Amino acid sequence: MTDNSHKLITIERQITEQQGQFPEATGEFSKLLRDFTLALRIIARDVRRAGLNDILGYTNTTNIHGESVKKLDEFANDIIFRAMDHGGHLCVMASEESDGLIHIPKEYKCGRYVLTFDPLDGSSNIDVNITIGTIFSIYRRLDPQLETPGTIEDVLQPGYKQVCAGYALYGSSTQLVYTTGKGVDVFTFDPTIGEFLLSHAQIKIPQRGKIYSINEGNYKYWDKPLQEYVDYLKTPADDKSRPYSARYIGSAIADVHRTLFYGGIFMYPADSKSPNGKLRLIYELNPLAAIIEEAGGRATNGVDEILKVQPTEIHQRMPVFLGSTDDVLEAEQFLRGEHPSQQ
Ligand code: AHM
Ligand code: MG
Repeated sequence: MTDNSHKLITIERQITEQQGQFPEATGEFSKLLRDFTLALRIIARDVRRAGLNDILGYTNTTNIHGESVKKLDEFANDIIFRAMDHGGHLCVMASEESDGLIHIPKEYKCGRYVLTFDPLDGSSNIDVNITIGTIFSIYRRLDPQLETPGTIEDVLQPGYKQVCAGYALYGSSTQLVYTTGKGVDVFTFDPTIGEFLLSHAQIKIPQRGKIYSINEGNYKYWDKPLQEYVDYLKTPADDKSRPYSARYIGSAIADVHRTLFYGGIFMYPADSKSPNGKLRLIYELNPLAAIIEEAGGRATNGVDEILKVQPTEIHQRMPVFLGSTDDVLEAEQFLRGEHPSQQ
């Protein structure tokens, strides 16, 4: 807990105060986020009840990536749409669970912002009561003067253009981790009053950690340099800086959240089975990279910074290495074959 612990600050107050720092602010962005946190509150409520409702189990449909979709994913996707379609703030949306762009219905005004989201990340963990979450990004539309529907170009913006990014984590408590480019704040949901309260202000990721997180079942599919890096992390060092501990939940959102607090490295690399990795640039990597970098860490695809990559299609996948700066730089050194232990 930081020295803010004596102050009670809700997410809405924080957003309003941050907006007040911009003379040109119209308050529209605050209203957009208020609508979005309503969706998060509803999803959190239903995630909490998941074991009680007849909501668990697979539907008979698959999403556009060919994966089985669970009912709770569809529910979360629908709730976000219904909370966000009519506010007049958005011109277009895109979701990991929807094929193509999600347009604003004709009867509603189109606004200045673009919303992209993964409604429920880690959905293979729903049935076993393990942390899942909602990941999101907000961009300004390319031409803010327009009042016409948003286009594919409005969605395909590089991550450094996000005006806001974050995630809600449905874990032992519900937390909203959020940045508008002024550091990272964490709000914890108090279900008794229905509010997100500031619990960790301006958090920073450790410069180096001692945990690595990767699906090591794919080891045989990896390139040699990546195998060498992970072998190195497991090799005891005289100064006790290694071996690292292995942690892998299989919800990117949970693995990244742990990395944010404890440091270390989270990886979903390319391999011979998945040449572009698994995670999606727009729905998962850009928002997670924004959080990690705002907290002082580093997020790359092994070569380029995630936030500088120009997306080419909305469901694009990309390898990722993110976490403590020193760990990610060291991983990149291995991938280039330049680490001293490889000479
Ligand atoms: P999802 O968005 O359909 O839940 O899939 C993404 C998830 C990530 O949360 C996680 O990092 C990854 O899939 C785990 O994949 P794997 O089982 O290949 O390790
Ligand atoms: Mg996901």
